[in-house]
Amino acid sequence: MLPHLSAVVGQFRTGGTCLAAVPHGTGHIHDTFRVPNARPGGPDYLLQRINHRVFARVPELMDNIRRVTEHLRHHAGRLTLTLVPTREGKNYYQDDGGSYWRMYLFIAGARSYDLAQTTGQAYQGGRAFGQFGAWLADLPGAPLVETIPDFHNVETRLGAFREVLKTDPLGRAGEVAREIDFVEARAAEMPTLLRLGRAGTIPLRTTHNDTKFNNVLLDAEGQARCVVDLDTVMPGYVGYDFGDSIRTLVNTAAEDEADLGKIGLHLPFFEAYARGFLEETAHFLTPAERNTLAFGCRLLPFLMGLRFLTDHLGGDLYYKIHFEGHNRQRARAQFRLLECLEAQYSTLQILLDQAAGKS
Ligand code: ADP
Ligand code: GN1
Ligand code: MG
Repeated sequence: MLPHLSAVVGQFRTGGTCLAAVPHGTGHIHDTFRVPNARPGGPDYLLQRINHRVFARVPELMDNIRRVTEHLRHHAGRLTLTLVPTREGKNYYQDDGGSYWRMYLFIAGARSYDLAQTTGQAYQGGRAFGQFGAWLADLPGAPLVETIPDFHNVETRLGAFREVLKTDPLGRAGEVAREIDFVEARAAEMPTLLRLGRAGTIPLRTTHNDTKFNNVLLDAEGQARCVVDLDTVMPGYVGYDFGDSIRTLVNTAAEDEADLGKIGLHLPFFEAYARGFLEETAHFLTPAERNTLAFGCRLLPFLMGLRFLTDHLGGDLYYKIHFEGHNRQRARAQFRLLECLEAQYSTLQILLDQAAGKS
């Protein structure tokens, strides 16, 4: 273990029997490590260096997570994340270099999948994120703090995109002219959920807002074990959560696939996810909200493609990239996926109606 990491681990109440820290997972935001326990039978831990540039208000972020995990424990028992406190009893630690760290119990015997492998997994994912929203419907107290203001606000995201285009600091706009046209051709329609919200047609709820399929852990039997990555749990619309899962679940290729010909839709995963999600949410969603789920499946690939493209134009300051042009490749793949979803839109609506009929 790096000397610095062992010093950080030592700040948390682990019992002092942890020897190493190994990088873990494929998230785009934090630095995540698994910390095995040398004591037989002792729990392993998950250590994260919080991306402080993305999450500027760490105390508020961690207080949101404390409230969410405490509340979920009432409903979900062991199916929720457990924060490990520091020796001083806080839920995060700031080191001398200014980095923020937090620790969770490592959930053993379960793992996440960047791509689903079976319809059973897709169904379990739908149930897990559906339950997550249902359980948070009675979160007591004030609304959660917006950890990233306007996170899914497509108008704000379009504004940021147009702003970076004006200066084009790295001279990259020319090579993405097609993608820029693609965005502008859809820009007027995309704020539909915002308009419905402002008109009072759909309610703001407590949503997860990062329901990527790899943010649910599944056990060896394929049962959903825990929803993770709680940083963006805050007020939002249910169409956001449904759409972001579908974005990562139905794609036949990776989120950043270079060969656009490989990108397509696997509709059995859509059907299974929708069934699981609606089984857990149909009792509290309003008809108007239910009707936004299909639109969410178009909005989220648009939004993510737009954010990847904006980050590419701005010099890759937000997402971790693994090679130059990675964000451009991610944007192109998301826009190709969106074209596939547009082509199958009426099928998605029919499958959703059928799933709603069954729940
Ligand atoms: P990021 O925001 O960078 O995606 P996550 O919080 O999603 O970070 O963590 C990255 C990965 O680590 C997750 O996709 C999941 O596979 C794994 N993970 C997160 N929390 C736990 C946990 N408590 N136990 C086991 N694995 C976890
Ligand atoms: C980030 O943290 P992670 O890797 O689960 C991002 C999401 C994007 C996703 C794209 C806080 O999710 O909004 O949808 O990458 N999270 C944040 O893969 O920006
Ligand atoms: Mg994640």
